[in-house]
Amino acid sequence: MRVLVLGGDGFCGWPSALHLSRQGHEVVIVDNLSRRNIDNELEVQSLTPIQPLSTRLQVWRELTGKTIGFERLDVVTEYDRLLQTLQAWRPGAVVHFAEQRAAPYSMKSSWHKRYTVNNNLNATNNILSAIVESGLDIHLVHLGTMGVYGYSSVGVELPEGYLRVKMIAADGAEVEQEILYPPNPGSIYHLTKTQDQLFFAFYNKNDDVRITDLHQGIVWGTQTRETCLDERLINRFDYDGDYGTVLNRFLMQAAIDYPLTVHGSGGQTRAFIHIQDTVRCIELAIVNAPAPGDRVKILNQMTETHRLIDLANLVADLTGAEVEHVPNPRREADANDLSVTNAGLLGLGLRPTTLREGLLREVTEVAKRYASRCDRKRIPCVSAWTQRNRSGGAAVAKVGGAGR
Ligand code: NAD
Ligand code: USQ
Repeated sequence: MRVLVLGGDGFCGWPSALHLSRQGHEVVIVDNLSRRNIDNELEVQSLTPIQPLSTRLQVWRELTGKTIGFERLDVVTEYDRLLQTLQAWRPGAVVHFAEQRAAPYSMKSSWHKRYTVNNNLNATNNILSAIVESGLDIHLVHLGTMGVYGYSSVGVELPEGYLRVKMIAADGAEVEQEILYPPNPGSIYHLTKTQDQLFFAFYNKNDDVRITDLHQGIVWGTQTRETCLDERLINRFDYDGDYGTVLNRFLMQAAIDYPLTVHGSGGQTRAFIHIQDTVRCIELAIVNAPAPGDRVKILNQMTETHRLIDLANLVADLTGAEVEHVPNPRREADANDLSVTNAGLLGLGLRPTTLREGLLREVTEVAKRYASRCDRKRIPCVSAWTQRNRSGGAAVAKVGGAGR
């Protein structure tokens, strides 16, 4: 199938593009390279030495004989080019990774809040509008987040997107309805993902666009079977206080003898998935598209849930690292329960990579190998959610984005 990968130069998009290409799909990447510009703004680089996109694509062609196309295009500001790309190339599926994805970055300042809202909501609306205007029957696969459900302990297993509710009508009769699970975002970034869901519901109802929304947990790991083939294909590894996600940060911290930074008590429970499973899920979603007329298909893309303190202790046990409880710069529950169903993707054939299998390999083959590239000054999480958290220890973030 022809697949357009929006955001295909990013952490999830690049290995997904390679995996789809290897599976025999024809792939074109669309990206505005904003993520690389944000590295410049934050004065930090991926722990791994990622190559320019043209080098990545040339190496892939040399190794496999397969060509992945590239359009440098901003899906927010270049609507006409996006539409022309769809009309000219006529993809069967579009995978939409092209959003600003870091919660701390989205909370740094009013500029970062406005950038994240503008980028993410307009990216989603533009791609949906372009699909409708193209007149083509294109399946949209979107990367959403587990964070749309929020992290309050509700005591039930989180369903895949929808909730059956009962209401009492005026005549006293019971009325049943299925609604989107009530959104409860914990950051401006997560808020954009909850609003994406409304765009999907509307375009699906109004224009019959076929959509799969993957509610993904925190992705850990770096390499996939394809990115391992040559060092020049290596995937990005974010470790800084804005873009680094918790488990990869712990692995990097262990590799450089930096105490593992647990926010608060570490009683926060989150959902996780390995990057190898992410790329598999994307393909499963593409080849199992909803039928014409189906409502938006929502799948929980995660394989395990863990309390952060348990993860820190696990990494400490494997590596001898110290665990440090640091003041939490976020406004979030100090502890929560989390139980999630992922029956949809398991039913489609996902075989999860477990934490225990991959953790140590990740520390030795990636984090330790590139440890000398780490800038320790970039490790602390300095983006605070509120004024109170700022004065509580986290430094005030600088205002404005470099080069944009
Ligand atoms: P990333 O920042 O590494 O990649 C996003 C890519 O999109 C970048 O290459 C960026 O340049 C591009 N992009 C952003 N705005 C664009 C625009 N307006 N036009 C064109 N290109 C644009 O992020 P990622 O970690 O690969 O995440 C991809 C998606 O998956 C995001 O939507 C994110 O919300 C979701 N997700 C990620 C994680 C995770 O742990 N990384 C977990 C759950 C969900
Ligand atoms: N945390 C620490 N120590 C750290 C960094 C983070 O304890 O050094 C804590 C945070 O306070 C939070 C948890 O770890 O409680 C998760 O933080 P994170 O940065 O790993 O993940 P998050 O901000 O939730 O965002 C990431 C991705 C985002 C994706 C989301 C999935 O950046 O794109 O949507 O994970 S989910 O968490 O399921 O919503």
